[in-house]
Amino acid sequence: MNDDCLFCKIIAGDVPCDKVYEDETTLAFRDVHPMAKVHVLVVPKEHYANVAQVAQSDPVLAAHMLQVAQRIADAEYNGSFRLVCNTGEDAGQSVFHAHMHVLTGQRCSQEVA
Ligand code: D5M
Repeated sequence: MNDDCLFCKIIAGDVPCDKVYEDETTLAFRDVHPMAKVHVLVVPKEHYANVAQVAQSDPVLAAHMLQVAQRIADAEYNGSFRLVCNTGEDAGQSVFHAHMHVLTGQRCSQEVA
């Protein structure tokens, strides 16, 4: 838990979210600024600055996040989805707790996150 981290506060239940999935190691909730019909963020409960750090420190967790993304796309649409992982400020990352943007629903491939 990082006291200054928004997503750590969401995971702790101190900030509300529109939760779509939770298990022992991950939480998934709807993005407040949706860029597609379905726009869900998959985050690890443990604090990492970005997904590359998850992959380096805990590759099983990184793979699990991808499995959760698939599960969300299956539940919310037809199983197809676009995955965006902004990694670093210059790439557009604004929240420095690892997260995957799962975008799905009609025409999601033409939109950006
Ligand atoms: O994406 C960070 C994303 O986090 C961005 O699309 C907005 C979203 N966001 C910010 N605050 C919240 C809350 N409170 N709930 C849900 N979603 C939120 P990045 O890749 O870092 O630019």
